[in-house]
Amino acid sequence: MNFSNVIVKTPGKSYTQGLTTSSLGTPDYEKTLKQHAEYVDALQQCGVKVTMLPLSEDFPDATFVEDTAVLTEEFAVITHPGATSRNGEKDLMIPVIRGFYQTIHYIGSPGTLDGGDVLQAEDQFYIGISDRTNEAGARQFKAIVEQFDYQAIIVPLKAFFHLKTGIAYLGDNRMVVAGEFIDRPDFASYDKLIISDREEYAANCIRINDTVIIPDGYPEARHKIEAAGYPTIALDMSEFQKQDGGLSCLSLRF
Ligand code: CIR
Repeated sequence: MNFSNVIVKTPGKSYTQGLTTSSLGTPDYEKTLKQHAEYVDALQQCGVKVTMLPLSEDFPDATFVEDTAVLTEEFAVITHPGATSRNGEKDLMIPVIRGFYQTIHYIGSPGTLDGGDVLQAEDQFYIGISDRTNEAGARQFKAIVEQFDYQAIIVPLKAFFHLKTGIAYLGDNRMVVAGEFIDRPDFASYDKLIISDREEYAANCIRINDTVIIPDGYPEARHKIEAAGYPTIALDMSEFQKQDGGLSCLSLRF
């Protein structure tokens, strides 16, 4: 889980009008900016170079950059985000990714795929089928990564919004899992850190080099991750949780 770069994007004022299924209320814009800045600080503390993209008011959800691309050591995949209001975000990301990658593949219609539905664990990918990622998009993604000797398993979701809403890979054959993923045979071969329903939001955490960044306010999850040997940084994510977003959604890591 070694990364040297991340891409993030400042939330615009329109962020407060973005998509959500939660009933946690409307985000406070100033607080959103503060939490975003703290996120960037935490990434820098973990030793990565941060590329900060300017805000795009036309795309309220564009700060959730993870959904627009999947980045690996060898190649990039530009996604085809499944929400109509978000699909154009990928077009803004293409020139940015071209600055880092020579080999770029694209998901196309009728396929849809959000990066939040893609989890990489070493040379294995898991692709969630969700309200945002359809079978055609998942198959296209699988065919792309298989050309590079990766394997990919398609995982239809039952309840989670995105695949990575409920699962994170920490390296060392270890997964953080919640809800429907706890007993899922696809993940049976991993050492699992099981997150209770009450702390489910903490399953969306990210390991950056030696550190695991987790949302603040989930003491059991934090304890489990630290007991497994990872130092943690806990961040207040309240304004992102209001828009169905988590820690992984806010960056592309490579
Ligand atoms: C959306 O509905 O698309 C955004 N409000 C939240 C996206 C969260 N992204 C992610 O889980 N990768």
